[in-house]
Amino acid sequence: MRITSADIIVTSPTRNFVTLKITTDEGITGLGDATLNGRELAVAAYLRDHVAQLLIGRDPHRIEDTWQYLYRGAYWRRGPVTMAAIAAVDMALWDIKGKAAGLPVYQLLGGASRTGLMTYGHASGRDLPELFDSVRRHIEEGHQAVRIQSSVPGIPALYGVAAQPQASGVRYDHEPAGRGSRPPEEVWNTHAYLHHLPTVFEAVRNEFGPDLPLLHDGHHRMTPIQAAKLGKALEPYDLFWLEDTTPAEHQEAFRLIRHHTTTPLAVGEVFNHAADFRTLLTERLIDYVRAAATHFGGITPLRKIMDTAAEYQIKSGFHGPTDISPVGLAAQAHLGLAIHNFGIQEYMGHSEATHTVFRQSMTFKDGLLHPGDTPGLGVELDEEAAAAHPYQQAYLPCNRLADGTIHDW
Ligand code: GCO
Ligand code: MG
Repeated sequence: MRITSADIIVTSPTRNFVTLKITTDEGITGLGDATLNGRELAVAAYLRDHVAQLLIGRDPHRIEDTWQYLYRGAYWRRGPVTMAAIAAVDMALWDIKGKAAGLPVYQLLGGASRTGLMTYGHASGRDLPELFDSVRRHIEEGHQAVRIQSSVPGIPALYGVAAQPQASGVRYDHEPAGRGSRPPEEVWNTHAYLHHLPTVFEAVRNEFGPDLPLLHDGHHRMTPIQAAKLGKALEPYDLFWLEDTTPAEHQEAFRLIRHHTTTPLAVGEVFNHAADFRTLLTERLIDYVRAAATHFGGITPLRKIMDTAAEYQIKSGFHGPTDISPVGLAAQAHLGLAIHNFGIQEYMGHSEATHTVFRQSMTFKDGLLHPGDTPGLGVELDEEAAAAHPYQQAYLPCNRLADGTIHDW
């Protein structure tokens, strides 16, 4: 089998997605996700202008060799744009291999280690009643665990908190973060956040009891000492994990957080290379790997990092927001089903419009996510539907302190 074409499809059914479609001379096609929220066209151009022609004529079965060719062969390594592009190629080749073998990708990865994947959804509220309603709705939908994000007095609009009650059917995450030519700006106040958050978790525990697994995302906004303080303050509420406390360029910073708290830690959704995890894994500084197949170079390297993590009793918590396309979500669901050290899968569910563009075999039943048994990844792209939703520029918001200083994500 030989690759005959590699096409890049950019579509925006409520938000932007970049998809690579690889076609072979045997008529088998494969899909890969290359979506990089807010920088989508950079990856599309990388693939279209620098990678597509290198794939023509190659044997699609040679996944490892193609990965190394694009990674080691390029001289310029790593970075979110490069690794999202390589990820899309890797996923598309796994998709093709599965279709050629007549097997879902998880079978090629060693077969299922469980019947399905435990998930968590995103509950949020501008006040406690709204938050409680949102938690209830997520439990009714089948989630066995819930992420808790709440407004903070003194912070007017907070990323991760729906601007309308979720019960009305409007989910913040289905909407583009901010369509337009500039990022929206939000105000941030770490002191107000650290002061308020433990009161929210106390209220949630009082309402829902001790058993519901609860998670929280700090979106990298704390210093290590602030993160240590928060982890300690949240210990009575027994979190499943506290995510992205501090920017993790300095992996050593997690030593300080770890020494001060027993709250489990998760990090890595913005990581794109195994080296980003080295100290965190070998010193057991985290409990969950948050990488996404889409931003970590695909299924191939994600499998390898999870094998390393297994040596240290560290589990998966792959990044699954709506800006990971159904193709990327399927890729990591196949991997999550196969590996022994699966922890939990983030699952927000895509919008109706997204499902008209990407047809999925994935199911979410009885509280478990399953990628389905269709050969390959189990996702097909309706190119006509995709064309009906052209790209629209959109940016994630950025944060400023009250005095105007730009703050960390
Ligand atoms: C999460 C994330 C997302 C990201 C988004 C950025 O844990 O799901 O933090 O909401 O902010 O994916 O593109
Ligand atoms: Mg996050």
